[in-house]
Amino acid sequence: MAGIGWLALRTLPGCGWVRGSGPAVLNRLRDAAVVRPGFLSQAEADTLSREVDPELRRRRYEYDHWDAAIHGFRETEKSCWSDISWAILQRVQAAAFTPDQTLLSPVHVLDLEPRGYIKPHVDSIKFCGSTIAGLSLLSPSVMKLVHTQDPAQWLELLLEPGSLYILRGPARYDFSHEILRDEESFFGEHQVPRGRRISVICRSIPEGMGLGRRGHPPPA
Ligand SMILES: O=C(O)CCC(=O)C(=O)O
Repeated sequence: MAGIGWLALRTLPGCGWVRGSGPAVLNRLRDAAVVRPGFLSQAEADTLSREVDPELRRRRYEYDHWDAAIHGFRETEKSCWSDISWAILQRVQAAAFTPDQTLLSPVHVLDLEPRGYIKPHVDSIKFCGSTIAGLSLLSPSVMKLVHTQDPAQWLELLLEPGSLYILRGPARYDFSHEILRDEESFFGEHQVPRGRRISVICRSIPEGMGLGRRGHPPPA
C-alpha cells in the first residue's frame, strides 16, 4: 500500500518527521506536536483500512464541507470495532492521552481523495478538548502547523502510513493545522506525493465536560 514517495522518503538519511521554522518552536512544541512513525505494523494498518473502507465507500466524496475547511473528503463516525482495531485504539489512548482525559466517542474516520486537503483551522473548543491523536493510513501526507498570531512560527509533520500524530496543548490551541494538497505537499524540499489518505482521529472531550470516568474506545 505504500506509495513510491513514502519509500523514497524513508531512505533519506536524517530525514526525521518534524521540521520547524527554528529551534525555539521545535523546543516549545517538542511534547505538544509528536509523530510516532511505525506506530502500526503493516498488518494492523491493513486491518484498520479494510475495516473502515466499506463504510466510507458507501459515501461520496464531498467538496463543500459546512465550514469549507475540507475539500475532497468523505467521513464517518465509528463506534463498533473488531477486537484487533479496538486493541489498536486502546494503544492510541495509552500513548496520547492522560488517565484523566475522556475520549470523544464515536471515533472520527476521515477519507481524503488524492486531490483532497484540509485547510488551516483550529478545532473548535466546543467540540474538542486539549488533545487530538490521529492514525494515518494508505498515503503519506504533510501536516503543517502555523502559529495563529505569528505565521513565522511553523512546523511540518511528515505523516507516513502507519504513523500516529499527537497534537496537545499549545500545538492544538495556538497553532492552526492543515493537511497540504498534493501540489503543496512538501516536507522541506522533499515532495510527498499524495494519494488517498484515511485518518482515524481520537479526541479528548472539551474540558469541563468530563463524565467523571476514564473514557475508553468503544467496545467491539
Ligand atoms: O485527517 C487528519 O489527520 C486531520 C483531521 C483534522 O484536521 C481535524 O479533524 O481537525
